[in-house]
Amino acid sequence: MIQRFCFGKMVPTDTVVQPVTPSDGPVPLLTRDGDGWLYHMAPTDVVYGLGETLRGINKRGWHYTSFCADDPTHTEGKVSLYGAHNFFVVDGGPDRRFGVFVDFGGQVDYDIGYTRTDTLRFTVAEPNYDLYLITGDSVPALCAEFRRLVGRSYIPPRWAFGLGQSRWGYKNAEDIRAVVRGYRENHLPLDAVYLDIDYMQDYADFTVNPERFPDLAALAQELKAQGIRMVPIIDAGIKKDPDNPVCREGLEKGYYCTKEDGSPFVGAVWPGEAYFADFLRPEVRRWFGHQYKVLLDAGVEGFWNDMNEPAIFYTPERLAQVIDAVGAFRGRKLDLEDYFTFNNLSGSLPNNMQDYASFYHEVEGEKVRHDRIHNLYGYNMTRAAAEAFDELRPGQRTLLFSRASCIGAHRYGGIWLGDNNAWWSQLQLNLHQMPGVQMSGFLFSGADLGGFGSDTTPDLALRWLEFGIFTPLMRNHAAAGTRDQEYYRFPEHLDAIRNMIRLRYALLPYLYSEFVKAALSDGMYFRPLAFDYPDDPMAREVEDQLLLGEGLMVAPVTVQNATGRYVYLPEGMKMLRLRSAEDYDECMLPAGHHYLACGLNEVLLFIRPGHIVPVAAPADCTDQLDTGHLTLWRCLPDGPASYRMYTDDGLTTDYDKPEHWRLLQADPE
Ligand code: MIG
Repeated sequence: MIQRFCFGKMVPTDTVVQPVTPSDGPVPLLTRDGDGWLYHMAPTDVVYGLGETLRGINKRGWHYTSFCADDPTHTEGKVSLYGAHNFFVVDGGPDRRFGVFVDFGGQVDYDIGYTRTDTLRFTVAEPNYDLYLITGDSVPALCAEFRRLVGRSYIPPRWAFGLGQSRWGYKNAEDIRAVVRGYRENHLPLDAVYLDIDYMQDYADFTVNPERFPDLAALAQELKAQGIRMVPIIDAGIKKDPDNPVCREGLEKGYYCTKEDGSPFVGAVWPGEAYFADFLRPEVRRWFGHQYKVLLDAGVEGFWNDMNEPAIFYTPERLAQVIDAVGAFRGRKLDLEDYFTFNNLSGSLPNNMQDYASFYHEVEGEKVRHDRIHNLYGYNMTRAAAEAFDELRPGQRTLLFSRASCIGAHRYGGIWLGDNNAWWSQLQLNLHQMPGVQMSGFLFSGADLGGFGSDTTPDLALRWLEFGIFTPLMRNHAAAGTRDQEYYRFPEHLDAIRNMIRLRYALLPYLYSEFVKAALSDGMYFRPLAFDYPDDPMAREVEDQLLLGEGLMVAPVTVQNATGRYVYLPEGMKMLRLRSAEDYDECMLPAGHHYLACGLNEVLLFIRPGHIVPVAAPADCTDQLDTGHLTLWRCLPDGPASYRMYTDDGLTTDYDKPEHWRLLQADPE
C-alpha cells in the first residue's frame, strides 16, 4: 500500500507517474521531529536503499546527503555521490517493514543511526515536498510497489550488454582503431568503444574535431562492420562561443539558466566558460535533445551524459574574488593562518554551494533557484536526450546513461557509478551499490571496471572483471594519465580474461532475460540475500554476495591475493567454479558457511534449487550470439523445471510482445 502526504507546495519533479490521492495524515510509523522525521530502529532492523551512496548494503551507521555531487574520491567519510535517490526501506519484520520515498528536487539529509545507533532521522531542505510511505508483505513486494509508482525502468539495446571499452585519452580515430585491433587480434569479445571528451572540438558538445576524427560516420560504419558501436560522451555545459551555432541559438532563444539579473549564468567546465541549458523546461529539453541528431546521423546509437550534477569548476565571479583575495597576500608577512586561508580559497572554487544558489531555472513560468531543484538537473538532461530519441529514432532503442541522476531518470536511461578508483575497496563498493541503485529503478548500471582513477593492477583488473561480467553495464573505463588497462594489456592473464569475457557472452541469454524481467515486472536484477530469504538472520548480514535474477547467486572475490573466500548459502545450491563457460567444477553444497577456493582465473557462481540457466556458445559480439543452441545449466534436485527466456531483436521498443518469451524445459541431470 502507498500513502502520500503533501507538505507545502513542491516544485514538480515529474518522478511519480501513478497519481496517489494525498492522505491527511498523521504519517504512520514516522514521528515529526522539528524540521525532520524520526524513526526508532530496533537493533535488528536493516535499512536498504538510498541508491548510489557510500558504505554497505545495510545503510545503518552513517549519514548521507542527497545532493548530486561531482566527487572523484569515493571514500567512507563522504556523504554524497552523483545520484540523489530518496528511497529507502526499513526491514524490521512484519509490522516494522516499510519504504519511504521523498519526492523533492533539492537537498535531503539522512542520519541512519549515525548520531544515535537506534535512531533514523531525515530532513528535507524546505517544507515543500511529497512524502510517500509504502508498506507490503515483503521487502521485494514493497520495492516493486514503489517502482510502479515511478514507472518502468529504461531498457537499453541488447548490444549494450556486451563489453564496452573506454578511456579518457583516446585522442583520434587511430586510437580507437588500435583499441578495436587490440580486442579483435586477441580474440576478446567487444561490443562498444566509448569516445570521451577528446573527440570534440575544444570540448564543445555536438562538434567533432575534424583533424582527429576526419570522418566520424565512416569510422562508425567501419566499427559496426566488426560488430562494435561507438558511444560518444556529451557534457552538460555548452561552450560559450558566439561562433558556435548551438550556443548562439540557445542564447537567442533564452534557453540557458539565468543569474538573478536575468542574464545567462556562466560556469567553467571542460570547454572553458559555458552556459547551462535549463533542462527543466520542455522546449529546452526538446532543443537540446535534438542536437544529438548530428551524431545519430553519423551512425551513433548510444551516448553517455557527463558532468550533469552539474559540475562547475568555477564561476568567473568567484574566480575573480579568489584571485583578489590571493592578491591581498602579496607583500605581507605570511603565517600559517594565511596558508590555510589560501588553501581554502582555491579549494572553494569547484561545485560551490553559493554558485549553485546563484542561478535560476524556469518551472511552469516561475523562477526557481537552482539549489532548490539541483537533483533534477542531470535527470532532465538525460530526459532531454531520451525524449528526442523517441522522436528521432521512433521505435528504436538508444543506449543512454548518465552520471548524475535522481529517481525519475531511471525511465530514460541508466547510470554509471562515476569516478571510482582502482582500489580493491572500490570493487567492494561496486557490489554494495548495485542493489541500492536497482531499488531506485536504475537497472542498467555498472561501475568503471578496473577502476577509473589511480593505476590498476593486473589482478584487480581481472577480479573486477569477474564481478563486471554480471553487471548490466559492463564497461572498462579509466582516467587520463593512469596505467593502460584495456583487457589486452595484461598478457599474463590474457587467457583468463578472454574466458571471463566469453563467459559473460555465454551467460547473456540468462542475464538479458533477467534484466528484461526485472524491468517489465518492476523487479530487481541484483538483490541482497535477505530479499529472498527474509527469515534467515544470517542472510541479513551478508554484504559480499548478491542474488542475480531468479536463479543465481554471485560471490565475487574482492580481496587482493586471496585464493578463495567464505560464502554463505541460505539453502543448498549448486556451486560452479568456472574457469570458462566450458571448463568448470560443480558440486552441490548444503546450506551454511563454506570456505571455497577461487583462484585468480576462476569465478564462483551458485544456482539455486529448482532453477535453470540457459547458456549460449560464446561469441565475439552480441550480434553474433546464437540463442538457438543453448546448454541448460541446472540445479534440479526435485524434478523438472522450466525457464522463461526473453529473446527479441534487441533493438526495437516493442518489449511487451508475448512472442518474445520462450519456455525452456529441463529434467534433472
Ligand atoms: O572532470 O570526460 O566521470 O568518466 O572520463 C572529469 C572526462 C570529466 C568525468 C567522468 C569520466 C570522464 C571524465 N569526466
